[in-house]
Parts: sequence; C-alpha cells; structure tokens
Amino acid sequence: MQHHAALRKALGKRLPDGLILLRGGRHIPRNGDVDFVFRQTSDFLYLTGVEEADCFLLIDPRRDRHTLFIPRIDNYHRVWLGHVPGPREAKTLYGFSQVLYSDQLESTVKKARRGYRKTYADEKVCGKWREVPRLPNRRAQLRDALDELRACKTEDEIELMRRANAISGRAHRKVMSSARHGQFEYQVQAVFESESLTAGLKQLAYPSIVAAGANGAVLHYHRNNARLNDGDMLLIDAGAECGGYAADITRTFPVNGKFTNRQRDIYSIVLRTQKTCIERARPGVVSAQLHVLSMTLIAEGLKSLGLLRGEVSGLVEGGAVRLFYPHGLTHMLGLDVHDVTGGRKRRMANPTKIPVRFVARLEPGFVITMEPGIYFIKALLLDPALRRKHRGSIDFTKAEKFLDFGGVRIEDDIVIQPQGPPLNLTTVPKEISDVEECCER
Ligand SMILES: [Mn+2]
Repeated sequence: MQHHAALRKALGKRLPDGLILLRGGRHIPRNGDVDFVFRQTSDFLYLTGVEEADCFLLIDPRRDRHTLFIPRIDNYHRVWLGHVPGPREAKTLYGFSQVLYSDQLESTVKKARRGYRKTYADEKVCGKWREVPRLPNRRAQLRDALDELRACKTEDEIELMRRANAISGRAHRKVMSSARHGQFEYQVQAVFESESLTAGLKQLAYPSIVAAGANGAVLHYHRNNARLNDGDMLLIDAGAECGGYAADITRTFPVNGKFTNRQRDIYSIVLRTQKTCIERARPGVVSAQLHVLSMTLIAEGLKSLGLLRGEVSGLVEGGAVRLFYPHGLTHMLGLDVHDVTGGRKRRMANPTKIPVRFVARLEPGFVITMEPGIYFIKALLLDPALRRKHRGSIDFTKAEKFLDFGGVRIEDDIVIQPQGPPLNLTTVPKEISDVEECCER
C-alpha cells in the first residue's frame, strides 16, 4: 500500500504541472457472457495495486491528492460478482485518502483542474476524457515518466520477483523430475501450471512454451500437443507472476534424463555463454555489447563443432551465427514480461555493428533476462538464398544432420547490483550434472 503511494508521489514529482489521469483495465469479452481472464494493466497495478476492473486514478500533484475511482456497484452486480468493496472499504484496502465512484470523475476533475494548464492522461482515458473539460494532453510525457520510474525496481518489487521466481523454479524442477517419454507436451504444461497455481500464483506471466524434440526450434511454440520421445530434449519456457511481477525461465533437458554427446556439446556452448554474460552484466555495460559477446561465444562453440568455419568476428558481423541464434540475449523484466526499457533519458544509440532491439546501459535495480540459445531451424537452414550467402561460413551438410534436434535455450532472471556480478533470482538446476540429478528416474 505504502509502496504504491510512494510511487504515485514519485510520478507527481516528475509531472508537477498537470493533472495525471489513468484508466485501469476493462473486461475484454470473449464470447456470449464470457470475458477473458482479467489482468489489470501494468501501469495501473504499479501505481495502485488495485486488481479490479473499470477503475480510474487521478493524481493532483500540486495538492498531493490521489483519488481512486471505482465503478458504482448495484444489487445486480452483487448477485453475480459477490462482495465488491465500496468507497469506504476501498480506502483502507488500497490506502487512498479519497475513493469515489467513477460517475464522479467528471465533476472531480472540473474542480481539480483549477490552476493547471495541462493534463497527463493515459491513452485509454481518451474516451472518457472527452466528457471532461479539455486541457492540452501530454500523453507522451506521461508514458516517458512511467517508463523511467518502472525501469529501476524497488526492494519491494524485487521481493515479488524473487517469489515469482522461487515458485516458478520449483515448478520447473517438478517438470524435470516428472517428464517421461510417451507423455504429451500439454501434460508437462499441466505439471508446471498446477505447481504454480497450487502455490498461490494464479496467473502465468505468458503462455507456456513446452517443446519436445524439433519443436524446440520454434521460438514461440504454443501448440504444446506433441508427444515426448525417448532421446529428445524438452525445452520449457514458462513463468508465473506474483503481484503482477513476472518470472521468465527457460530450461532444456533430455526427456530420458541423460544427455547424449551431441546434446551435451550444444548445451555446453549455451550454458558457458549464459554464465559468461551473467558474470559480465554490471552497471555501465550496454546490453547490446553483451549480445555481441553472446554471439561471439556461440560462434566459437559452433566453430569448434565444425558447424561454422572462418574468423569468429566475421561469423558474428556477417550474420552466419544468427541462423543458429536468431533472437535477443536479454530483455527487461517486471510487470510486463518484456518490460518497459526506461524512457527517453535512457535511450541511446547502438554502440555495436549488430542490429539489436534492446539497447540500454545497465543500471542497479534493472531486472533483466539472460537467455542465449542455439537452434536448428528448417526455415533458415534450408533457405536457398541464405545457403548461398553463408556457404563459406556454414557447413550446411553437417547442420542438416541436426534438423531433428530442436534447440537449447537457458534463461535466468537477474538483478543488476551497484557493484559486482548480478543477483540471480532463478534457482533451477542448469549444470549438466545437476540437471541429470534432478531428472533422475
Ligand atoms: Mn524471456
């Protein structure tokens, strides 16, 4: 409660010259009388902790007054929804000095606008905003202030992420120890989700990816309906959220619990890359530089296996390694699984020659993922134009022998520390011997 109040105050300090108005999430209809499962918008959750739909938040920074608006509930709602807190109860529940009904929004804003020349209203407010007296709206500045605030996590936020990771981690270990050949991917998904739900985390941070064998090479695989075969690897990318804060964890392990030589070779390259990049993730380092480092280490590894040939720097800059590692190394993590990246002040030019989406100088309090991978993707390895372009750098005959392999990704969530290496929130085995031990049948 105090945490959210402090964040509202901090936002008010950044935008002291206008009324700040945000709209929370609304129910999204799925069909008939059924809505999709409600998830509060991340900005609203950040500033209020309120998990109910159809609310508004008004911050009057000059008078340091924060008002929560809740929908007016009648007996019809009470019959269908059960108890819904009214204004008095919501005040103590959410720690607001003022809670009103949303039909009082217009008159409240009319009074509060005196002395202000602008507003900072969320894009979602706009429909409602038309009904209230207009002031020039600086929406982009609101977005920017929220991005800046949300980028660095407070101790409370890190604690929630630690809990999301601890429980998701336990679910990953359960998956490792219980997966068997003959099962279907959705049965493994059920183990992960049941463990998380049983521990009280009711919402996943994103749809689970459970990919056996060649499916592991599909980066956003969601079918989860194939059978697990003896001798295959299983890639599972899954995380639950706690208080809205995500865990984002990937592990890849042999279905039968024992790595083959080939699996060990590929896995070791990814693991060494991930551990090196984690060790180097410190304040001042630019995320894109770590990505280039990860590409270099993966290129070295694939070269030692004879899949790539030539100068490593050329394999990285020429893009040959990207056929095996076609995604980013890291992204911000928070209320969104791909969280905000920090606002205008933090925006910077990419200091590397490699095009990368997430470019930011790491700061203490950033929570980011570290997730290198190696994949054998048909669409890339059999593409005639790519084969022509990279025929000097890639042994395609050798690579084709791996088309049944799928992929390996290892993903942990880390917190950048003021000094020294980051704090790793993820507690799932990843050393080969530890994975085999966890898989013991
Ligand atoms: Mn991720």
